[in-house]
Amino acid sequence: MNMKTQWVYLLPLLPFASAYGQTAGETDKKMNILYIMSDDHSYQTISAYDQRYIQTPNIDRIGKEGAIFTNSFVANSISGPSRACMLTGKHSHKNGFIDNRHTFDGDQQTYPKLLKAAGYQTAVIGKWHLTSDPTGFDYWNVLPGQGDYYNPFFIDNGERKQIEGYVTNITTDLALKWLENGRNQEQPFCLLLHHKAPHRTWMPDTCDLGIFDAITYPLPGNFYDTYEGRPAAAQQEMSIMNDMDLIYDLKMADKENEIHTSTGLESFGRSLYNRMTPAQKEKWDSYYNPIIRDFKERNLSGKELAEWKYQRYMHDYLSVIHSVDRNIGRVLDYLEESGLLENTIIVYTSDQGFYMGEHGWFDKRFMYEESFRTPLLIRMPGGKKGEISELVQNIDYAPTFLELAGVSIPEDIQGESFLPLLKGQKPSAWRSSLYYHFYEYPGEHAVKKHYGVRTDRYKLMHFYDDIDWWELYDMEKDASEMNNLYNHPAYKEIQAELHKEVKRLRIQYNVYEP
Ligand code: SGN
Ligand code: CA
Repeated sequence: MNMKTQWVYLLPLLPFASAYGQTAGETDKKMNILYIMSDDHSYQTISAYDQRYIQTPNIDRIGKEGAIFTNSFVANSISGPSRACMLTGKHSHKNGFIDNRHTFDGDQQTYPKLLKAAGYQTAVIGKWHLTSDPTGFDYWNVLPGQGDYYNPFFIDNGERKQIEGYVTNITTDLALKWLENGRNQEQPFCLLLHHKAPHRTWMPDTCDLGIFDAITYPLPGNFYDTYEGRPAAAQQEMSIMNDMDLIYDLKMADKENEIHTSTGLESFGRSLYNRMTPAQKEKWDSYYNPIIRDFKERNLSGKELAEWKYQRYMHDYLSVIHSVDRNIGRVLDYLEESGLLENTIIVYTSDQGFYMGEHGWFDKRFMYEESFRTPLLIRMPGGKKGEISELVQNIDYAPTFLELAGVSIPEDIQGESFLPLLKGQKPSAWRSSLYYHFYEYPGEHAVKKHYGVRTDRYKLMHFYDDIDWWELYDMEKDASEMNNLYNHPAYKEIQAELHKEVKRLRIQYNVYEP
């Protein structure tokens, strides 16, 4: 259903100079694109979506002055594959980057390349995570691999440089510098601003240490899930209780070297601490040392230990989010002050969702809601304000941006432009189901390969490879997906329809095992 239009987004023609000094003749400039993406940012921790955990006024502002997508999903819930889906507008089996161990074929078609050819200045700054060097960008300055929170290395158009400071601040500084001085101001721009935060190991900026200490976060209702009827969920290795490392993840690297862990991550945890400068370490220690002392004295075990870990996890993760939100505020302020806000579409999203203790987990990968969904807020000047509830997926971003820029959408792109939704239109034939496919198994966190289909109410999943297991959920009755209804007599017809639908999608998307 790609809309192969040549439509060019025109600003309303203003009779006089606009707020930022453009004359009428200049107002037919194409809209700039600022695509901000964090890594592992759950929609649960954006206050525009969920008020339980944190206030994120700057991210919310994008949604308040624009649109908030309430049914936004990924195609494959893991970083590299998600990024490849977004760049190409194609499912993983088509873009070839099916799991994080692959190397992205940078020779293939991507939307930044098409925009560049159409006269856009293109740039990517921050986490890239596709192994091969970025292609299709006038400027790229990216973190190697996952990157580091403290004093990270960046690869600046091929040159490796270490920058002192905290990654979210630095990524923002680099983006503002490029917007201000680095680009050709005569051309429209497309900037991909990719934060590493809040990816594991959720290391807060020193100025944010302890900011939420007065809060005790509510434990999710299914924190102690026993995974009945869900064998793939039962055998994962992403449990807060069993797999979250006290030193690596929770920063309990005591100076006495008495705390030891068995996940193999202990020394990595200590090396993350050792990246810091003496001044950073001093602030870090003055916050964590009393917590470490208290932790040792309490000698926790069982559920008490699991709940202590959950609180530590939430405190760190949310402190990291606070810094992301503050830095997005800096970018929005800059756009406003420079007059760019009026002619720039601003997107905020994450490479996938994340578990905040639901099912007892951290991480992502599963097609269950918390990791299949991803936040999506878009502020488009002149565009729709309020909720957009249609099913959208990250393969849709590429065709949307292309249509916005007046570039025709190549036939082989599998996503659909949701520009009409952003313009407040209700297309008569919008999709009614989504296809999902996760491949990284065997692998870290031990989530089995699976694919499936989701409609507005139901979900069918098939775990395969060394397992052959189907799951069916009625999310209207069971939003937490605890009750696998596969082969339940009352759902016989729905099950048959979902089987038909997943088959139809696999044919439509030409699915094969790469
Ligand atoms: C790292 C993390 C995992 C995480 C993957 C993928 N382990 O390998 O916990 O699932 O990244 O994340 S770590 O020990 O290196 O921290 S992704 O978002 O980049 O796909
Ligand atoms: Ca991620």
